Amino acid sequence: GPSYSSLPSNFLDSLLESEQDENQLCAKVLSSLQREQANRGQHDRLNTFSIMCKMADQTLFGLVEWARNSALFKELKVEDQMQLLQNCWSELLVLDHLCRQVTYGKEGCIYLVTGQQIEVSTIISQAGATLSSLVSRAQDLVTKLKELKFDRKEFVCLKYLVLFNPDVKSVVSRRQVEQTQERVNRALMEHTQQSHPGHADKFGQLLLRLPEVRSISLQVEEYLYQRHLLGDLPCNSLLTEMLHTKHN
Ligand code: DR9
Repeated sequence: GPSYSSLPSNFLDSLLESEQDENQLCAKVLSSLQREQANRGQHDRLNTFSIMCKMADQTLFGLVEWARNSALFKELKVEDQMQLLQNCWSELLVLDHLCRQVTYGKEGCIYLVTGQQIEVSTIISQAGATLSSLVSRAQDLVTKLKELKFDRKEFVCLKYLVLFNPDVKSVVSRRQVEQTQERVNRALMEHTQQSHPGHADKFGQLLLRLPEVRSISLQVEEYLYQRHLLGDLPCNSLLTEMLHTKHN
């Protein structure tokens, strides 16, 4: 039979299987953007901000679909599923962004889900203070994660740790959420020890990045909410719906 030590990696492999394919996501986002543009007249083109929101919205749909397809998440009551997703949607977006930068990003550039690249210096020159600070903070994290040789398995674990948060108020099956969190945490620890035996503290270093992910995600929400108050956000989007739930 399998040795005990092969079990956790099988568990991690099963988590990895339900990851969405980046090319498929890219194609989906591009076709949704093209559909949107085609439905508009020549003189009603989407501006940069709307395009970015649409991109974020489609990415968010993908992340919700990922969560809802995951076996561990499906075991929870629908009410708990909704509470957990409402708590972490922006953190999932930030983690997704970070992983994309670590995997595909070139120095000094932001790699978008559509495959387009934008120079950070261009963003800093065009964006306001909040967005510039957001992009800089995210880039600093990308640098740290690259130094840590952050891999896909670790990324999946962080997504699960952010999703299965037993501290979310009004979660009914708290114990179940906690058990999944602990199981994923153990798998992450064992994976970092096996894949980087020389780097004793990789596990701790990865977990220490999560408060900054949370903080960036709260700043993303604030930024989006301010733009929403200015009437800039598309009204029929998942992004807007998620923002509203929190502010109600
Ligand atoms: C990959 C995840 C989803 C994809 C969503 C889009 C990716 C967001 C990640 C990084 C931000 C990229 C920013 C691209 C900027 C394009 C050129 C530019 O600088 O446009 C300026 C424009 C307006 O800036 P502003 O709001 O500061 O106003 C300026 C003011 O008018 C003058 O002072 O910026 C945009 O259009 C940015 C739109 C951003 C939408 C954000 C959605 C965020 C959701 C999740 C992303 C999580 C990661 C964030 C980490 C950076």
